[in-house]
Amino acid sequence: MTATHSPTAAASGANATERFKSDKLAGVAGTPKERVSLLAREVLEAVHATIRKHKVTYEEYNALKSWLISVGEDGEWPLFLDVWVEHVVEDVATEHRQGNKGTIEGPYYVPDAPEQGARGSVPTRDNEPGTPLTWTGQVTSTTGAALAGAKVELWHADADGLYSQFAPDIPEWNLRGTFTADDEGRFEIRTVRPAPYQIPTDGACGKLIAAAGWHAWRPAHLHVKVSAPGHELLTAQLYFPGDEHNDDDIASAVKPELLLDPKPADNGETIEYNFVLDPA
Ligand code: MBD
Ligand code: FE
Repeated sequence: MTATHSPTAAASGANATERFKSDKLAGVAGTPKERVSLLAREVLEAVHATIRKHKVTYEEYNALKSWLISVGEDGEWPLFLDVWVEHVVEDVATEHRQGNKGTIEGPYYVPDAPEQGARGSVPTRDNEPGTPLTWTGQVTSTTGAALAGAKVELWHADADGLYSQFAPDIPEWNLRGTFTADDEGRFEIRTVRPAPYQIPTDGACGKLIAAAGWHAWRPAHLHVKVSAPGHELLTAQLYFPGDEHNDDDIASAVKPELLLDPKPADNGETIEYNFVLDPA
């Protein structure tokens, strides 16, 4: 990927923040004061303990204040939280499941992508760059039943590592589609292989990465949400074998069960990957 294709904080952060500003507090309106107090206190105590343990200085404290302000100004709270916190929330939320492993949603999901039926292509540009990918799969329940009419929502970066609606000059629904499985729960999706994704290096998150000597990469991945009536929503990502960042994803979101096994085909590659959903 060339520098000219790097996602920028300005393009991706503002949209991700805008999409999430809607009132998510309503979802916890009934939370008892005791739980709020417990969680807030223990997080603060963990911060206090870190300060004491490492003798954090006033210069470091002031730098933190200034940096936290810039996370908001750059619209990078969704990116920061989804990269460094969400994977643990996801683990806790799904540890009871018998069906598919999931992983984090990340900051770039948009609901209601155009419907493509059971078999079709995601929306692409003319001559969309990237290796063509044909993905066949089936959605079943842990009971063994095929889930007719299951929805598979797919979104992913393009061959330059850019997401539509979070980078300029890409058609609105490019590489975003909703598929509805047939009577046997089967679907066939045509798309292109995404590139590895580098989180924006010009914003607050990039500053932290540079200051800490980390890298900014996620391995190439396909995002999905798979849903069916009476079943738990599965949010997952699928990865490609051999990607150098499968073992050091900055977002800690790779699991061995989520690795694909692409096979060369006449036109590009084919993959088969099925989903098993847990009854709700
Ligand atoms: C992504 O594409 C992503 O999936 C995550 C989790 C964080 C940043 C960018
Ligand atoms: Fe992503």
